[in-house]
Parts: sequence; C-alpha cells; structure tokens
Amino acid sequence: KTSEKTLKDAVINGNAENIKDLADLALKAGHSPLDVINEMVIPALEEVGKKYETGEFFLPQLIAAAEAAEMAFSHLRPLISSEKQKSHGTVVLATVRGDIHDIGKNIVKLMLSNNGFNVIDLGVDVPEEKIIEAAIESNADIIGLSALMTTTMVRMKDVVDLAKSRGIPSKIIVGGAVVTEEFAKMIGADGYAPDAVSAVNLVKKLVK
Ligand code: B1M
Repeated sequence: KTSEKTLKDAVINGNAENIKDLADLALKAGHSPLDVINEMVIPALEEVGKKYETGEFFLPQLIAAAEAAEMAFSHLRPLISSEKQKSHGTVVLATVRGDIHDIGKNIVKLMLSNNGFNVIDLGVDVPEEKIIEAAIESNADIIGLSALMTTTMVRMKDVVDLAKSRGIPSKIIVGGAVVTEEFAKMIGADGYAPDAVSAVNLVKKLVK
C-alpha cells in the first residue's frame, strides 16, 4: 500500500526524480508492471485532470505530471511480458486534424498495447486522408480518433464519412474530453469511450 501511494503521489506532484525507484519499490512489493500502470500511474493522471478542472492545478503542473507518468511508462513497458504483447488486433490511432492534444491519446495507446493490441499511432493533427490510408495499409480492425476541442471534433465526422465513401471495413471509435456518446452516434461512429479503460473494453468488444 505504501509504495502504491508514494508512486501515485510522485506522479501527481510531478516529481520525476524518484519515479523509477518508486516504481521498482511497487514491483518489489509484489505488483505486476501492468498493475503498477493501471492502478497507480493512470489513476494519478486522472486525479491530476480533476485537479486541473477544479482550478487547483495549472498547466505547468499538468505537464510535469504527464512527464513523470511518461517516465514511469517507459521504465515499466519493457517489463511487461511478451505474452501480453501478442497482437489481438490492429488499431490505428490519431488525434484529428487541427488538434495537437495527445496526453489522453497516449494513455489510450499505452493501455491498448498493454492489452495485446498492435497500435499504429499516427500522432497529432492528422489529416483524414492519412488516417484512412493507414487503416487500409495496415488492414486495421479499429480506427481510434481523439479530439479535445469543439472546433476539431467535427473532423471525426469527416473521417467517418470518408471511411464510408471508401467502403473501409475498420470500425471507428471516438473519444476525448469534449466528445460524448450522443455525438458519436450522431456522426455514425461505431463506439465512444469516456476513458482509456473503457476504450480497451470497447475495442475488445468490437474486435470479437
Ligand atoms: Co488545450 N484546450 N489548447 N492544451 N488543453 C483544452 C482541451 C481546453 C478544454 C482548455 C479550456 O479552455 N478549458 C480548450 C478547448 C476548448 C473547447 O474546444 N471546448 C483548449 C484550448 C482552447 C487549447 C488551445 C486553442 C489554447 C490556445 O492556444 N489558445 C491550444 C490548441 C492547440 C491545438 O490543438 N491546435 C491548446 C494547447 C494545449 C497545450 C499544448 C498547452 C496542452 C496539450 C499538451 C499535449 O496534449 N501534448 C493543452 C492541455 C494540456 C489542455 C488540457 C488542460 C488538458 C488536456 C489533457 O491532456 N487532459 C485541456 C483541458 C481539459 O481537457 N479539461 C485543454 C488529460 C487527459 C488524460 O484527458 O485528453 O480527455 P483526455 O483523455 C482521456 C479521455 O478523454 C479519453 O481517455 C483519456 C484517458 O482517460 N480519451 C479517449 C481521449 N482520447 C480518446 C480516444 C478514444 C477513447 C478515449 O478512442 C480512440
């Protein structure tokens, strides 16, 4: 319990220096690398998001926390067994055109790869055409789109429309702070996930 709390606190407070040691401590206490990610690092990021929302945290703290989390991820990633990394399907992931927010998308990516999916991350500000091309090339089961702004979420509809007009078989899922279930339905997407854990469950359900 102690190692759990300290690692979580270190991420929340953006204390990058001790992150690796604290992660090792949690591993020594018997947690698996995946548990350390899912039960300590990601909940820490979620808490930071809430603190930002309520005005307790500002942008520099948010960025420091994201960096501390990334340090934990890169330390833990190689320790996750190759068994878990065997591919259950391919997901093309992108933040839509005009949008450069990627903290949430990167968490979704991490969770999907840790759950055995082959993730092709196209990055941020990705044009619709490029997303569709990548999906065709990789024979993707799923196209995952992230958008954080009301001005860019409309690009998700453009991707759905383009995929339909090309007859792409990949299912399309959407997420990101401003996106809702209703919006997803309205634009004809195959699914919506409010967070990274639900994104994994949604992908599992759609790939089956
Ligand atoms: Co910007 N920003 N930002 N920003 N930023 C928001 C989104 C905003 C809500 C802040 C605000 O005004 N209150 C606002 C949008 C307003 C709106 O449209 N409603 C905004 C704005 C306006 C802007 C700029 C225009 C500011 C400016 O320059 N004037 C500019 C835009 C640049 C651009 O994109 N063209 C900008 C820039 C930036 C930074 C660069 C400083 C930085 C981004 C750094 C980065 O991503 N590398 C930034 C940040 C950090 C934020 C806030 C503070 C935090 C976003 C975040 O990372 N949250 C944000 C405020 C907010 O969201 N309340 C804000 C944490 C993250 C873990 O959550 O991304 O929601 P989230 O992801 C979650 C779920 O949504 C879900 O899972 C994740 C994990 O649980 N999810 C998916 C996400 N993608 C998914 C995909 C899925 C499924 C689930 O399927 C594929």
